[in-house]
Amino acid sequence: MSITDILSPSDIAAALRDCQAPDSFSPKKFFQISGMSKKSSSQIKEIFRILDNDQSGFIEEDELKYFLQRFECGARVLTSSETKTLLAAADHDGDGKIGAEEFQELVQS
Ligand SMILES: [Ca+2]
Repeated sequence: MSITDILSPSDIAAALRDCQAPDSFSPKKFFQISGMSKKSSSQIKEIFRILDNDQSGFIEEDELKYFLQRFECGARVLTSSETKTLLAAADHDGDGKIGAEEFQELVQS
Protein backbone atom coordinates (compact mmCIF):
# COMPACT_ATOMS: atom_id res chain seq x y z
CA MET A 1 0.00 0.00 0.00
CA SER A 2 1.36 3.35 -1.02
CA ILE A 3 0.09 6.73 0.11
CA THR A 4 -0.93 7.62 -3.46
CA ASP A 5 -3.29 4.62 -3.49
CA ILE A 6 -5.32 6.59 -0.94
CA LEU A 7 -4.61 10.28 -1.64
CA SER A 8 -4.31 12.02 -4.97
CA PRO A 9 -0.76 13.14 -5.84
CA SER A 10 -2.00 16.66 -6.69
CA ASP A 11 -3.69 17.01 -3.28
CA ILE A 12 -0.52 15.80 -1.56
CA ALA A 13 1.54 18.30 -3.58
CA ALA A 14 -0.83 21.14 -2.63
CA ALA A 15 -0.70 20.21 1.06
CA LEU A 16 3.11 20.08 1.00
CA ARG A 17 3.34 23.41 -0.84
CA ASP A 18 1.25 25.01 1.88
CA CYS A 19 3.79 24.08 4.58
CA GLN A 20 7.06 24.47 2.67
CA ALA A 21 8.44 27.08 5.07
CA PRO A 22 9.84 25.69 8.35
CA ASP A 23 7.40 26.09 11.25
CA SER A 24 4.42 26.68 8.92
CA PHE A 25 3.01 23.16 9.30
CA SER A 26 -0.57 23.09 10.62
CA PRO A 27 -1.97 19.57 11.15
CA LYS A 28 -5.57 20.64 10.57
CA LYS A 29 -4.79 22.45 7.30
CA PHE A 30 -2.58 19.63 6.09
CA PHE A 31 -5.27 17.00 6.68
CA GLN A 32 -7.84 19.19 4.89
CA ILE A 33 -5.76 20.11 1.84
CA SER A 34 -4.38 16.59 1.38
CA GLY A 35 -7.93 15.21 1.43
CA MET A 36 -7.19 13.02 4.46
CA SER A 37 -9.94 14.52 6.62
CA LYS A 38 -12.55 13.28 4.11
CA LYS A 39 -11.26 9.70 3.97
CA SER A 40 -12.97 6.74 5.61
CA SER A 41 -11.81 5.38 8.94
CA SER A 42 -10.27 2.34 7.25
CA GLN A 43 -8.37 4.52 4.76
CA ILE A 44 -7.05 6.66 7.63
CA LYS A 45 -5.89 3.45 9.33
CA GLU A 46 -3.97 2.54 6.15
CA ILE A 47 -2.29 5.96 6.21
CA PHE A 48 -1.46 5.42 9.89
CA ARG A 49 0.29 2.15 8.98
CA ILE A 50 2.41 3.99 6.42
CA LEU A 51 3.35 6.69 8.95
CA ASP A 52 4.19 4.01 11.56
CA ASN A 53 7.43 3.24 9.76
CA ASP A 54 8.72 0.62 12.21
CA GLN A 55 5.27 -1.04 12.53
CA SER A 56 5.27 -0.63 16.31
CA GLY A 57 1.56 0.24 16.36
CA PHE A 58 2.34 3.83 17.34
CA ILE A 59 3.71 6.92 15.66
CA GLU A 60 6.57 7.98 17.90
CA GLU A 61 8.28 11.37 18.05
CA ASP A 62 11.19 10.21 15.85
CA GLU A 63 8.73 9.10 13.17
CA LEU A 64 6.85 12.41 13.39
CA LYS A 65 10.00 14.21 12.31
CA TYR A 66 9.76 12.45 8.94
CA PHE A 67 5.97 12.81 8.73
CA LEU A 68 5.98 14.87 5.50
CA GLN A 69 8.50 12.54 3.82
CA ARG A 70 6.03 9.64 4.04
CA PHE A 71 3.82 11.65 1.71
CA GLU A 72 6.64 12.61 -0.67
CA CYS A 73 10.22 11.51 -0.15
CA GLY A 74 11.66 14.90 -1.15
CA ALA A 75 9.63 16.82 1.44
CA ARG A 76 11.32 18.55 4.36
CA VAL A 77 11.57 17.18 7.90
CA LEU A 78 9.39 18.77 10.57
CA THR A 79 11.09 21.13 13.01
CA SER A 80 11.21 20.06 16.65
CA SER A 81 8.50 22.58 17.58
CA GLU A 82 6.22 21.28 14.78
CA THR A 83 6.84 17.72 15.97
CA LYS A 84 5.94 18.63 19.55
CA THR A 85 2.79 20.52 18.45
CA LEU A 86 1.62 17.59 16.31
CA LEU A 87 2.28 15.11 19.11
CA ALA A 88 0.48 17.28 21.68
CA ALA A 89 -2.54 17.70 19.37
CA ALA A 90 -2.98 13.94 19.02
CA ASP A 91 -1.67 12.38 22.22
CA HIS A 92 -4.74 12.39 24.47
CA ASP A 93 -3.51 9.71 26.88
CA GLY A 94 -0.13 11.40 27.31
CA ASP A 95 2.05 8.37 26.54
CA GLY A 96 4.29 10.40 24.23
CA LYS A 97 3.26 8.63 21.03
CA ILE A 98 0.24 8.53 18.71
CA GLY A 99 -1.97 5.43 18.54
CA ALA A 100 -4.23 4.53 15.60
CA GLU A 101 -7.37 5.83 17.31
CA GLU A 102 -5.71 9.05 18.42
CA PHE A 103 -4.52 9.58 14.85
CA GLN A 104 -7.98 9.04 13.46
CA GLU A 105 -9.52 11.50 15.93
CA LEU A 106 -6.91 14.10 15.02
CA VAL A 107 -7.44 13.70 11.27
CA GLN A 108 -11.24 13.78 11.47
CA SER A 109 -11.54 16.55 14.07
CA1 LIG B 1 6.24 3.44 15.33
